[in-house]
Amino acid sequence: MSSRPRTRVLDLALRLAIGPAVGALGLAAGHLTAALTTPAASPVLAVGSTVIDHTPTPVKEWAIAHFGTHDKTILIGSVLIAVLLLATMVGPLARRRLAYGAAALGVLTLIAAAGALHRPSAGPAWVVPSLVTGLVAIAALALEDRFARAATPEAPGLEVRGGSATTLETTRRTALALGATVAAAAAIGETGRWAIARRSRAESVTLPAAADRAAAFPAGIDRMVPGITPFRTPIDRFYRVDTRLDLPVVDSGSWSLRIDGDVAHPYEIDYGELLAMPMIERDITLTCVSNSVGGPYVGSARWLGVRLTDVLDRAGVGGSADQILSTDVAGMTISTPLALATDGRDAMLAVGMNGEPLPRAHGFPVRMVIPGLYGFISATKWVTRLTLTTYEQRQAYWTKRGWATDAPIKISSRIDTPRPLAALKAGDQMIGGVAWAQQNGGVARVEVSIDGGPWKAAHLGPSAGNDYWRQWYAPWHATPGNHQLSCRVIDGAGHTQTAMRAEPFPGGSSGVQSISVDVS
Ligand SMILES: Nc1nc2c(c(=O)[nH]1)N[C@H]1C(S)=C(S)[C@@H](COP(=O)(O)O)O[C@H]1N2
Ligand SMILES: [Mo]
Repeated sequence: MSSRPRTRVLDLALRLAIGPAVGALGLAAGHLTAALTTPAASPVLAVGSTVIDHTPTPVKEWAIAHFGTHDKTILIGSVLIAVLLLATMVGPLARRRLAYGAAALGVLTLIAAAGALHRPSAGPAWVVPSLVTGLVAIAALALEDRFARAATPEAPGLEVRGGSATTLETTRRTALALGATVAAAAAIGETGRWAIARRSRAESVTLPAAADRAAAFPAGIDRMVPGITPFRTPIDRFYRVDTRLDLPVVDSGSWSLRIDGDVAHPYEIDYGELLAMPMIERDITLTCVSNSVGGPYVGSARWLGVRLTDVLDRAGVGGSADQILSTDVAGMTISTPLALATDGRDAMLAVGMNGEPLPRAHGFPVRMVIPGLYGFISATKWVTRLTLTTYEQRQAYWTKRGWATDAPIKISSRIDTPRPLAALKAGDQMIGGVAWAQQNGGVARVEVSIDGGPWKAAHLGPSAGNDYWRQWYAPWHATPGNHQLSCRVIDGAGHTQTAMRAEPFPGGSSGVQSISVDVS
């Protein structure tokens, strides 16, 4: 009879699927529990964050370079797949003895719980979502087991061979139970996602006007050069780089900032008090140290906030500190060279971005913004504490991972249009992009070279100050064939963007972008 081996294969497949199915149901339940309590304590996020923290810097660099902003989705996906693969052993174990399967689920649960408890800001309650995950998965496994075994040998379709108790009815019931489990996991998982999205909706706050306003914002050349980066980056297009898998939901009413360490008068300030301080408004370009030449991790916005020095002066900074160690709501740390933050540049504690309260993804309610320094040493989002200390005493997250402590943004420029490998028509074309040279007198000049020929000046768009990028464009008469286009910036102090290539690690990339296009 040929149906026998087929039944066996089907039975094995179902057995292997049981673990992943009850595991997914447990994870969904744990995720929903976390959504209602502490999202970051979700077993998936906790294990994912632990993986991020332990990933060697070069691997992280590679992931950011290859997956871009999708790196997080890919990480979470990989963690899920790994866990579900491990869970395939649960079904076969449970068939031998239910307790074996339950024990395997217990071990997976313990790993998630340990991951959650080791997060920097974890409290004992962080273990709850992992426990819920484990309990729900084990309960589902037990239920499934009972349901499948309830198929008695008297049931129709009986097929006993050599003492095997596998019956068509068992297989049918296992399949039914699996389907129900997967459906429940999907429903609960969706509810968890919905609950998290609901929690992370923006909070409506009214910001005061700045006493010290930015100059009128000039119109960019966005319309004149199709495909060029907008002069001001819309919030929904602003790059996001941080170590968080979830979106920290910080309530402005419970937020406060503590200033301590080497200061005469440590103090704490709440959101209302901060908003009551004199506000400045500035146009500043933010860049990530992980950006490669020509890359996407750079954005420009109008920021509203309080001068960092106003907040520090109130505490009275002592003589021994050389760094500001800032801590975010989850205990993540960033260190900023004190001398650079207080040298007169417009370092600020920002509350507003492009005329709106900071979005949660960009640090609501308060973040740091310091022109001229890469984000990883200056732009702490969800900041809750500024500690004046020394690099010798305390090392921040990226300092421990070997990144530079002194990291001014290297001057750089990018071609936005045409796109690399574009197919163009011969004739008049426009090359355009953005360039930045903060704290160095701004962008003085951008030059373009075609096929390695002489550098020729491009036209510059308007200036919104030295801390802000500038758009540029160069008309080009394209002839048929393959062409290499390059650009470089020259700052107000006469420095030319170097052609010397450097990788992002440890202090930022350098080199000249060169793209290839086909003209016909
Ligand atoms: N709390 C916190 N702040 C952070 C980070 C982070 O991981 N956690 N990443 C920093 C880095 S590396 C950069 S480049 C900027 C990016 O800011 P954005 O996401 O608003 O563009 O935020 C900085 N602030
Ligand atoms: Mo960054």
